[in-house]
Amino acid sequence: MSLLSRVPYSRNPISEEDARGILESEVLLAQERRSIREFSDRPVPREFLEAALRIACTAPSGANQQPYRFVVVSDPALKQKIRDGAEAEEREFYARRAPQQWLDALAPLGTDANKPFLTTVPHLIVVFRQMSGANGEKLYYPTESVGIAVGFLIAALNRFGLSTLTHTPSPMGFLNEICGRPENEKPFVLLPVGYPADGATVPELTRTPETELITWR
Ligand code: IYR
Repeated sequence: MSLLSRVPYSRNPISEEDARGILESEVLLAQERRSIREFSDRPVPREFLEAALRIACTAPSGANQQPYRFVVVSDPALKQKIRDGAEAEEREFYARRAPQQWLDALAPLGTDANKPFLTTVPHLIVVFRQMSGANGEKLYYPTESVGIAVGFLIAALNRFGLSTLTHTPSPMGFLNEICGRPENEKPFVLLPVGYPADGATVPELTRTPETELITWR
């Protein structure tokens, strides 16, 4: 591959004053995000999904290969199929596959194999990770790249007032056929996207103080 020509970088400048003006509200907005497992069936304007996905598609990726693929599932019959597949795997997980240590770590969250939200919520975004390019090319840092894209997506959905859950019924191979994706792609995460149900609850978690997570030197 030949060297790309270089072009000047330009963007809409954001003044320090404007940046300062939004700092605290942006932090608060991020802090208000929670993983939700009780969703309403309230419709989600399609343009919110489109914009959040377009933001995800800007994520940096190894060698700019963009190994992320997104499938938006809104058809009730397909959502039901996904729920059936996910609950079948989760039943195995909770009954047999999960080591006791993992079950112990999950116990405070009160999760189980039932995933009714997968059919209540208006949309499921299934994120796939290319394992190799469409023509067999080697990909660099695909896992990290897709993880970053999912981070962008979750933050954008939150910005638009939407809630989600990073759901990973394991294994997720059943999603390829339902979503019509090729063999070189593997499901990475399943994101139900919508609004919390009226009266939705979340576990009373605490976040580690940022001072323990951030070091300045
Ligand atoms: N996939 C299962 C179990 C589960 C695993 C983790 I790691 C969690 O943070 C939460 C749940 C489920 O969704 O119930």
